[in-house]
Amino acid sequence: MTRGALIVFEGGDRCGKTTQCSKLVEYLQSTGVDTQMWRFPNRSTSIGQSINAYLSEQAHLDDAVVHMLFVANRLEQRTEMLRLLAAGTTLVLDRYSYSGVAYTAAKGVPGLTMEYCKSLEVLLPAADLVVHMAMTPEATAARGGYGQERYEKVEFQKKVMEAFESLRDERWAVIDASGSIDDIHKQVVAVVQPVVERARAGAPLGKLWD
Ligand code: FDM
Repeated sequence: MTRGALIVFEGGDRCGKTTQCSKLVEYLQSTGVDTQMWRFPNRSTSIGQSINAYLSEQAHLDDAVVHMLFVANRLEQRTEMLRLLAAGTTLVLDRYSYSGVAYTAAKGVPGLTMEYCKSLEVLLPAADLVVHMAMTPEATAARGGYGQERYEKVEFQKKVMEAFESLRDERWAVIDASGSIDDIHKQVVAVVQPVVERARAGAPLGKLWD
């Protein structure tokens, strides 16, 4: 049995990740790759509903607590994620632990360091590929709907962007998110295809931050 690939899209708010995730899933399915799209936070669970209340500013939560809720919201999907990957399903994730670390670390709260945030995620699998949709916070702020949620503020998004940059390693592909939807999609397909092939050929799934 060959395994599925874990493909993650990351980037600032309103950079077009969700559109590209959907297009990628449609493309992979059309080429016969069993694929599912997931998003984090998963707002449908009870933990996810608390996160949603926080993000939409209906609830206030301590920064350390909300960080743990985001982590728990991934851990509650861990078994199913591992089961699907092992069964050969490729997962395309709209955000994952990299957002968890970048957004919390960007707050600059004493003690909530990148190292601390990373340490809470070690039970989760690492992405085979992180597609970083990079765009300046000023450009995303000009997009429709910006500013509706808690973190959609240009100064904060700049810090998030810096945090993402410091997390990049050889598993990351950086794509200019300011181009056209179709151009970006072509670039995404070009970086994803070899990763899906490698997973299919038996490349082992990594652990986060190893
Ligand atoms: N976010 C997302 C975090 O702060 N931590 C996390 O672990 C994750 C997965 O929640 F502002 C933030 C990032 C973003 C918000 O927005 C979720 P979208 O629009 O649902 O991606």
